[in-house]
Amino acid sequence: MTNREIASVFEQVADLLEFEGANPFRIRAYRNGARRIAELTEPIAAIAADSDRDLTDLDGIGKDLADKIATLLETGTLPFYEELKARIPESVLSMLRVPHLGPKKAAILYHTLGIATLDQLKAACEAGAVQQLKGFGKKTQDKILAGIDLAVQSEMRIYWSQAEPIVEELLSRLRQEDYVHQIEVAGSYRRGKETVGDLDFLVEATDADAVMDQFAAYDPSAELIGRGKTKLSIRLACGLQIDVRVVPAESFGAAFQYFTGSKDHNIILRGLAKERGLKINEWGVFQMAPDHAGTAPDSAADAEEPIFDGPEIYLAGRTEKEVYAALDLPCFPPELREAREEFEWAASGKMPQLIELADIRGDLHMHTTASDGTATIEDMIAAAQKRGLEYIAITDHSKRVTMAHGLDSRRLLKQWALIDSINRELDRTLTILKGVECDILEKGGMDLPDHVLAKADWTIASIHYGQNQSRAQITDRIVDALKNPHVDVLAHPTGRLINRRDAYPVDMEAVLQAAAEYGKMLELNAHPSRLDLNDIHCAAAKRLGIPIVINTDAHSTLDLDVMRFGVLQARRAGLTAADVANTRPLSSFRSN
Ligand code: DGT
Ligand code: CA
Ligand code: CA
Ligand code: ZN
Repeated sequence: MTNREIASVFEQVADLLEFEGANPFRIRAYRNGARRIAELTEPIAAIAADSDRDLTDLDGIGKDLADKIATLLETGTLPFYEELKARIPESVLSMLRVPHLGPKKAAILYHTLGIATLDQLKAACEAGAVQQLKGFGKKTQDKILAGIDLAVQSEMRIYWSQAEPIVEELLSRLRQEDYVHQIEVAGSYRRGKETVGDLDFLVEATDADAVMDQFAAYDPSAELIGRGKTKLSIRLACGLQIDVRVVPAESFGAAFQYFTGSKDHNIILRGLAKERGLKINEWGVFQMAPDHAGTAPDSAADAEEPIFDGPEIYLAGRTEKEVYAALDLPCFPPELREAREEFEWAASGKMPQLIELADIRGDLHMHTTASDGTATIEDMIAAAQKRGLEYIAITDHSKRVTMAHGLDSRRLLKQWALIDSINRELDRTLTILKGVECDILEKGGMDLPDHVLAKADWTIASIHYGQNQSRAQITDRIVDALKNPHVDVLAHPTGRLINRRDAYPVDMEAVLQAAAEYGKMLELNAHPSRLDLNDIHCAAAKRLGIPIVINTDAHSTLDLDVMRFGVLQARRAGLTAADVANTRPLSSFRSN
């Protein structure tokens, strides 16, 4: 298990204990432990495996937590956590995911109003019953009501990054089996969507039952949703559904194409096939017999057997490339299959050469212990070198962000002097830019004076406060910041946190126009919970010629690895390396 996963188990244990009204010291011990683990800069599994070190040497980790970490690392589960969960109805657990409704408040609602589901909670808020409880009030009730929708969404969809380790593990397990000839993951995961609803696996194998047994064995506490001769659906204990289909070799490519989707992309494809007197479905591409044209079913989605012996002639289906080629189409990168511009690009021969992780040369947003990062500037530099970056910008918070210990002018100038001296000593493979993530103040204007920003190599403007202001106010603040000649880029432009907080109201059209007019860049924040700009906005920025910068906003050395999620989002937007400023060598990046 990763540090993040273990920290999340401890966070949930703390929530459950709090819901049960347990001793506050015990609750705090789990929360502190979770934070400590989340902040570690090396895998906790490595510490556990090292006989010279002991988990209890970490502050905040006592004997009890150390044992539980060991159990989690060895077995992937924690009996104590499972028992806690079993004591509380599942629908009540989903209430704990509502933002602004902590476990304590959930317990009050449960015990006084008997609220045990999100639906009941919503009804009680709408009836005004919640605001009458002691310690709640109208404001809290409104926030809870707004949070319910987010909680419902988040229950259904997980971050792409959370699915990734599950996908990788399943692929590598199944690929070891000699009865498996091919296995791939399709669906929204393959298209690189920021969240995925379920995982869709396709397998070509000599033994379908063995394949399904393997999937079923992956998580012993998974729920079986359905199993047929060649189809299996399970729901993992974490709530994620997995669909598996075993298909014959001559249909593997067709199924891969079909189940990669998107649905809208497939609908267009089917129309194009029909125009040519062809039929396409998950079994292949077929030539229709003349008298059957137009009458054959479009899809045999629920059939478990291929229909090769109809009046149609099988033309293609072994590989995806062959399927598209049968329609004179290129094998679209999966990230582009959203029925946006991909078919036009194919027709005009202008399919973009999508950006890749290897194109990235710099990372221009990261924090150190000077503000709210967990690693020192030296550690961040070493980690960046290890990842082969050519340049980075150190961009700690400015003073307005008091919670993060933001830097005032004096501390910032001192940090920049340090960076100057580091740059002089460093070998030439990495350059450190003197940067800052400067807050856009609630009342408008930048948090640091122009004469300080003028000395920066790289100034990020971002909003952390006043997110409840009106759309006009927030938009004005941003546009104003973009006018500032010292500002280079606007960070995480919408402030959304996927599944946790909606975007603040902002007129993106106006922001994009301002960025174009004043020659500023826009950030695509690679963190899996942010990923804003989203794909639509990135594509709009590209049309206006606004350079995108993909940044990790790293708060630890390990966070530097989230870059790949940002690249995936950029690919969904159809961006090429040329559209992304931090693919350029430093000299041309700076001269821009
Ligand atoms: P998700 O799971 O909600 O994140 O999104 P997807 O795109 O993975 O959707 P899913 O799992 O329901 O289905 C996988 C793919 O199968 C989908 O992208 C396209 C294809 N598909 C599913 N149902 C239909 C359908 O009714 N018509 C067509 N043309 N394709 C479908
Ligand atoms: Ca899916
Ligand atoms: Ca599915
Ligand atoms: Zn930041």
